[in-house]
Parts: sequence; C-alpha cells; structure tokens
Amino acid sequence: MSRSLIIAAAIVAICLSLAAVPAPAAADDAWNKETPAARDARMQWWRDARFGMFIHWGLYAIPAGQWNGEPVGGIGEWIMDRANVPIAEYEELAPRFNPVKYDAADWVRIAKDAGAKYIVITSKHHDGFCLFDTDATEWDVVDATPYGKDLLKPLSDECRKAGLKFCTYYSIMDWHHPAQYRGSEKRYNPTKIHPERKAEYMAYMKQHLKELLASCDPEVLWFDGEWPDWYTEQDGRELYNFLKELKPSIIINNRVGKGRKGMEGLSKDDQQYVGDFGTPEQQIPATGLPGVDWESCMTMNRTWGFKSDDHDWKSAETLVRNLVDIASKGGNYLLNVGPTAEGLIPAPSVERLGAIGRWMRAGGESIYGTEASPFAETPWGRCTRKKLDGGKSRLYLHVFDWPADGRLVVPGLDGDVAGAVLFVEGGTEKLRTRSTPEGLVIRVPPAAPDPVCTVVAVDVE
Ligand code: H79
Repeated sequence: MSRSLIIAAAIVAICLSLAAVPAPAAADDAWNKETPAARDARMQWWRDARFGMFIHWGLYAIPAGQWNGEPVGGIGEWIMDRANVPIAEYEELAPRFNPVKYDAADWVRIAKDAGAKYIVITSKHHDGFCLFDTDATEWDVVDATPYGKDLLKPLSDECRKAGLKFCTYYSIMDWHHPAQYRGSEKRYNPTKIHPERKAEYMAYMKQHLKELLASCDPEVLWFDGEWPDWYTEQDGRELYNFLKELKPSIIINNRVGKGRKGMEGLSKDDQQYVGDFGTPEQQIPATGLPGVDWESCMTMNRTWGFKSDDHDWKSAETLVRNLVDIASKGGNYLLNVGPTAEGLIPAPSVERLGAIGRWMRAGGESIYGTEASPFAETPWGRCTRKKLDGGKSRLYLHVFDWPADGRLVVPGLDGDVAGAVLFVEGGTEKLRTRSTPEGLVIRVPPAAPDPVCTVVAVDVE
C-alpha cells in the first residue's frame, strides 16, 4: 500500500470507529449484567437532556494553531502531532499556562443560559496533560503550571450548584506517557505501546479515573483515542467494569471500547460491545441510530481546541436547526467550545450560545424529554413528540420553511386532533385544523413568528 493509501485507510478506520454504536447487551458478561429497566432508569436524565456543552481545553490553547510562527493545519488540540513537536519541547508550554481569567461559575452560567443540561470537559486529551490534580504524574495543571490549581473541581462544584450534570472526557491514547511511543517518525497518532508497560498504563488510567470520581464525581465518562491497535475491546470492558463498580449510575460512551473491530471471529453474543451511547463526530446520522442512545458531538467552527485564526463560525440558525434535527432523530447534541489559554470562552461562541438559549427559552419544551419523530418525512422541517397523560401525544412541529399559503400540511397525520397551538413570543396562540386527504392542514399566519424555527404543537389521541 502506498503511503497516501495507508493514511486514507487510517482515516476511514478512525471515522468508522467514531460512528460505532453500542448494541443491546448480551446476558453473560460482567459489564452488562444490568436489566433493561435499570438501564432505562440510569439513562433517563441523559435522554431527557438532549443538549450539552463540550469543552476542549488544554495547553494547546497557548499556541492556538501556530508553531514557531507558522500556521499548523488541522484541529488545534492535535498540534503536537500535526507540527511533530518533541515531547520536551511541548513540555515548555506548561510554565506558560496561567489561565487567570478562568471563572468556572461564568462558564456554567454560559452553558445554562444556552439551555445545556450538562457539561463535558477534557480532563486529559491526547497530549496527556491533566487538567485535574493527580498523584499519578507531574504532567498536570497543579504540578507543572504557575496556575497551580485543579481546573475541574471548581467546574464540577459550580455545575452541581446550578443543576447541571458535570461530565468529563478522557483520552486513552497518550502522546506523553512513556509506556506509549510515536506511531511513525512524523506522527504520534496512533501511538504504539511498549508491551511490557501496558499493565502499568492501564493502572495509570484507572488511578486517574478513580481520582476524577473522588474529586469531581462525573455523571458521564466520555472516552476518546481508543483506536490504537494496542488497546482492545477487552481493555474497554475492564475500564467499564471498573467505573461501574465505583459509581453504578455512571454513563460511559462507546469509545471506551473498540466497536466490532477485531471481534469478527467471536460468537454473536460475544460480539456485543461495551458502552452506553454512540458518538457520531461532526455529523448527524441521516435517520438517527434507531434502537440505541446516541449523541452527535460537533464544533461551532472547525476546531475543538482554541485556534486564533479559525473564524469559520456556523450561524446561530444552523446551530439551532442542528439541535432540532438531532432531537427529531432521538439523539443528543454536544456542542463544543474551545476556551483561550487565559480561560475565556471566545466571544463568537458565547454569542451563538446566547442565541440558542433565547430560542430554547420558548422552544425548550419541544426538545427536552422528547422522542424521535414518528414521521418519515416532514417537508417543512422536523418533528419531535412527547407522551402525555391519558394516552395522548403531543407532536412538536419545527417549521424551517414557512408555508407561503398559510397552510401547514402534516402528511400522514389523521385521527383525532385535540388541538394545535403556535409558539409566539411570550406564549401560544390557538390554531384551526382540518383533516384532508393530504393529511392534517393547520391554518397558520402568513409570516413565521421565528424565521429560524417556529414551533407548532399538536395534541393527538
Ligand atoms: O477531541 C476531539 C478530537 O481531537 C478527537 N475527537 C474529538 C471529540 C478526534 N480524534 N480524531 N479525530 C477527532 C478525527 C481524526 C482525524 C484524523 Fe487527523 C485524521 C487523525 C489523523 C487524520 C485531524 C487531521 C487530525 C490529524 C489530521
């Protein structure tokens, strides 16, 4: 295989692994002894939440996409790999990391005002640098930086005060730990491991996870960097079990394991793989992922970690519609911010989160605690639904393309309609409906109350 083919194959393999989803549990494994009812109870808050804020923060915010005065392509948090930076040189960032403007309460307020119900923050990205206090290494914010304080503990405290769930990201691949080494001359990714040091590294990860649970008590452990060949599905089950024993209510993403890779030779039951939800990255699956829990993680510009020259921001309209689109397919939206090395969430991100929050203050009812659309197609936009008491359902129609003729047609909806209302500023207005051979026709005013996304709620038997 040529070099470029190998790289292309590696990218495809990574993308496949990022989209992999957990299958229903097999009965005979320690990692999935849970009954379906217990699992539903454990997942309930997460399923209802629908919207979370992702935070990628670390030393890479200092170079912010440039190394030795040269712009470095790709995502900002990968700069160590992309610019081929030796470990000793990368370590020189730590004495320069002093985020004196960091205000955990402010970040939580920004997330809460946006309508997010949970925060997922990097505890350790691929560069191995820990944002929390750990005894396992000196490669952490407390020991290696002038700031000298744990960054995650205050955020977890503020989350709890504000009623948000605190969750944390953890990379398995580690470009700094001596058990691992560069995959090639020019790249850290994917790392290789010194086989005789793998047990030591597994213990290292477990110590981190134990420390994080003790200090921050996270509700979700969001793994990443699981694709190096030295890490196996069995290792994933080991970490999953370890965490579930320490905290039975914890929720763990599918990247704790490997997906179906390498399990082809096993029996069907043994092929069930570990993790509680699928993690499509930078994409929204066309028809959702039926039968499994999932969360799309996405950036607002092109990078996760802060890059000073990335101004390619998605519009607030796109972000609101992505949230609606994902909810209509039964998933969660994990929307990223990349704070600066000083500790500030960039203003364009704050503005966009504010716009989402303004939409969510009225529209949140149509997102939180809802289920996927019952319709295959809704030509004007999207739909979510909620079960009401007495066997009724409420359908939330999310109209992106407002009908010019004042007739909003819902194909495939017949049967008893108990009423329809339009969401307008400060409340709702009653709408008239009529059953026709085309479907339900709802009379709406000529102009959309909200051109980004107007909600019409219909109660059906
Ligand atoms: O943490 C964020 C990313 O750093 C991480 N996952 C999200 C949540 C991530 N890891 N890999 N990827 C995302 C996608 C992989 C992209 C790659 Fe590449 C393509 C790796 C090698 C080729 C991007 C481009 C990184 C280097 C070049």
